[in-house]
Amino acid sequence: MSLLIAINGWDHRPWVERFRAAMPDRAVFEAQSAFDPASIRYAAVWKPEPGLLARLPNLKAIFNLGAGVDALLADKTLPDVPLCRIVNPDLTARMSEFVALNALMHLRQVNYYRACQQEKSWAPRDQPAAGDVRIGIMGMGVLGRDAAEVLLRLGFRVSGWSRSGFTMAGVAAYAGTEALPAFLNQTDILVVLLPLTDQTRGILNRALLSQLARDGALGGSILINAGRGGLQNEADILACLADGTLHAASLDVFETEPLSAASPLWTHERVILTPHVAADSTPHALVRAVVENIAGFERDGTLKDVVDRRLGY
Ligand code: NDP
Ligand code: OXD
Repeated sequence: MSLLIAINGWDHRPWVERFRAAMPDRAVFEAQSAFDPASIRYAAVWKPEPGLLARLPNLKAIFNLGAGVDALLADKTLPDVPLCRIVNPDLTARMSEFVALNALMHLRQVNYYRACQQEKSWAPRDQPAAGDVRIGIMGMGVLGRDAAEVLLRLGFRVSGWSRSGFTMAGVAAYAGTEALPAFLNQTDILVVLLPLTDQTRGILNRALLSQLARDGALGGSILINAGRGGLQNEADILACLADGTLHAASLDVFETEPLSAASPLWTHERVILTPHVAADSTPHALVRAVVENIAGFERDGTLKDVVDRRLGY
């Protein structure tokens, strides 16, 4: 009943240490070292080398160590065993911090006041209230719903858009492609917490951004994308910033990561940029939950947070 840890892009060592401490009775291998493929029953992974999991003949389940499974599902050799993702209060709280922080930075005109500070210019501007600002969240899943609660508590007017619809007190609900224009038309700050799928790839393009409200209290529309870089068209975002279609943006994810040093996004005065850190996965918060999921599976065959592969998220 061995576990294989296959992690790329993060330091795998703290994960291996935590899993070994949490599962003292079984062998925990790291993909970087030698292991017998036939001995592996479970794999805990983040962006594993494509084809690796297909080489494990006795694999029973895969545990993705992040919330988004797009990178994993891009591996067409992925074995047809249950695939679980991270749904965890620690990761969710981190994302809501990120969304609230960025919404507040735009509300409180941080780009403008940072520029004033550099010029030693004492130049206060009118300050809209949160209640004057309409935030629309694309993706009302685990992360979108929690962010909505935090934004409501801060006083923003909140709406959400999802594929199949949802009900949440205080949040106007929009569902499906037909409802997208109406949702966008009443949104000042667009928060994107969608998964990357065949349906959502490239959705944040000029055609969509030009439907956002531009008559709001912040003097233009604002994009906050912490979903995936593949959702956005960066050339369109830059062009929309240049011609006023977009007033400002906060971007945590990019079409290609790491973002090229040549990208004009790095130095754009109205872009707040972070290197895919909106909601980190941390071993101390997540390993215990994966171990408990494995224990439940061995006890009665049940698994939590299983991905619907047909939907792609
Ligand atoms: P969930 O699966 O819980 O929620 C996804 C939401 O997106 C659901 O509301 C779903 O609709 C909606 N959705 C999916 N496809 C469509 C579509 N075609 N049209 C409209 N709505 C759609 O995911 P999470 O909330 O847990 O995570 C969301 C994403 O956040 C992850 O997939 C990942 O890409 C990203 N992420 C980024 C991180 C970062 O650090 N930047 C960290 C963690 C996650 P419905 O409710 O109808 O199913
Ligand atoms: C995730 C991420 O999907 O960190 O969890 O991007």
